[in-house]
Amino acid sequence: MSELIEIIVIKLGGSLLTDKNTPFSLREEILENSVNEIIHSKKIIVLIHGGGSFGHPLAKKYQISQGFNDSIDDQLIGLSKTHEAMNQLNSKIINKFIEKSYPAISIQPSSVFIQDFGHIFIKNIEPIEQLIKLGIIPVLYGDILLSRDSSFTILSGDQIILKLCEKIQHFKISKVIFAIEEDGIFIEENGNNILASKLSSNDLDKLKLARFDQKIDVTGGMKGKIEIIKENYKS
Ligand code: IP8
Repeated sequence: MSELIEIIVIKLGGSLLTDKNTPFSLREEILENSVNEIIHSKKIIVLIHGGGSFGHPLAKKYQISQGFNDSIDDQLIGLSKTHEAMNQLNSKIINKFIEKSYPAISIQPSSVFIQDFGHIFIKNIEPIEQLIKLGIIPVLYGDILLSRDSSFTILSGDQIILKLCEKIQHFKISKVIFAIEEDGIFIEENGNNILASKLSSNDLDKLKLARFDQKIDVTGGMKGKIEIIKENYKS
């Protein structure tokens, strides 16, 4: 049997790509550099990006993660706005690749993922695999997530990664890279915050994350990421 071709999954964090303190603010230079690095790496990549100051403030305002609640004013408009804000950010990223004559195509997560009894399913992995086969970068992003009980929530880019790791069949994911605003994972040790140089899967359960000022993040920030990574080790 022939070896599977290796691919790399990269998540560009929302707090890296945008200024989380100013709504709808893209960090142009970071986007430019990230896209250049991805193109010049010559690796086969699936790209995911987060919400930053596009998706998170709206998701928070309309309490999208809490699910449908008709006592929240304009929540359905808020759902629509949150989704649209993410499309806007995504379109800027796709256009940056196109500007550099590099093919990247967006896969809208809310159209291919669904939630059922709290579990997230990807209904069709094939378009992603076909894009990879064609040499096109599939770009997915944190989005709204519809659920089968006539409700909804937020799907984070981190959760998308977990599902891709479970479902991609025709390629081998050799590495998942989280590009974030900070230098890495800061942990608390003897009252000090230190940058962890290396962490193994065994460290994850007892990890004491350093606590910094929280930016608006409805999907759990670094803590959420660690949970997803732990989940990946279990599956
Ligand atoms: O920044 C969140 O994605 P994340 C997406 O990857 C929205 O957690 C819509 C807030």
